[in-house]
Amino acid sequence: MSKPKILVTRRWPEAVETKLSEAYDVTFNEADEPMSKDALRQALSEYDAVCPTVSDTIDASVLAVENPRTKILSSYGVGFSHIDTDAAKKAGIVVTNTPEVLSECTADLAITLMLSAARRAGEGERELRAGQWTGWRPTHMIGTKVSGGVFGVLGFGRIGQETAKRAHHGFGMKVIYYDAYPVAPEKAASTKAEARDSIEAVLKEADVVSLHMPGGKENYHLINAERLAMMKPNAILVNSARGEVVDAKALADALKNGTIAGAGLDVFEGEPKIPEPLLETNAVLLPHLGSATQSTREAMGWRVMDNLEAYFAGREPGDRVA
Ligand code: 8YV
Repeated sequence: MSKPKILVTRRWPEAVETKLSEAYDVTFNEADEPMSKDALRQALSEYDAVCPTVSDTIDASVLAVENPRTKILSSYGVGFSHIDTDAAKKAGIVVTNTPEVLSECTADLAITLMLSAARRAGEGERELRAGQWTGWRPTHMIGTKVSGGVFGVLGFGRIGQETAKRAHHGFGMKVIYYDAYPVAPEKAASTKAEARDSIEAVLKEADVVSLHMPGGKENYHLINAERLAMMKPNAILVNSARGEVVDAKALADALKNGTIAGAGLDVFEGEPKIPEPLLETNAVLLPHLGSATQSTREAMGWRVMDNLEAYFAGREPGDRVA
């Protein structure tokens, strides 16, 4: 029997590419840049499986292909708002993701953003490299103390919980959270995290607000001018979830007007293009590095392979999301 034909839309860690190539007839997108919608549409007619990433938009127009050859989209990443899962279901295509394996590293990065924004690490480094540092003085580049403060989590899933653990156990922060879905009490136990009954309640009380909800239509511009105005003037906003959750223009205004003190962002609406107004602020901006460690990127690849293996063996893939 011939091996299933698989398209991988971006280059992966070598060890995973090697194993995948042993098991399947694999094509890697050598261009290693986002595939156009036309190319993705075409791929659905040519391959048994496609392994996309966050940089491939697989919307209803891509999935409108008649009788697609592709039966599974095994996405490399936990967030899957780049795939229209309803349209995939209609087309009879299974969708899987790679949860759990990237929670720790993404949480580490959320904490990096919190500290960098609160302690003005980006601004400080820019000043130093520009040769503009004039020496130590008591009033120089004063930041905000986060230790012992209130850490607000919006979206208390796996990554939100991991980030809360770091804030609580590492920095003695009190954790409060809001999640649109019920959270089992044991998930909050180790951080003594207290639920709040609305997003607004978290925004009003927290010194740091860390976003961990999915992207897509349901959370589009959830953090807007009105909600930013509810935050404390010394507050820090951290986004390691999805760019579209935050109205970037409203955030830039809030930072410029002193509505909030700082922001650390790893994700952007329309990335890799960065919303222009953000570049004029003190926000710490990183190029979507949440899961970017060798071991995590490999673990994500193994997880994609587990899902493909299950699918082609006629079993239910462990990480099916549609
Ligand atoms: C991934 C992420 O690296 O998994 C996610 O949802 O945001 C990232 O950390 C990226 O999405 C790869 O597809």
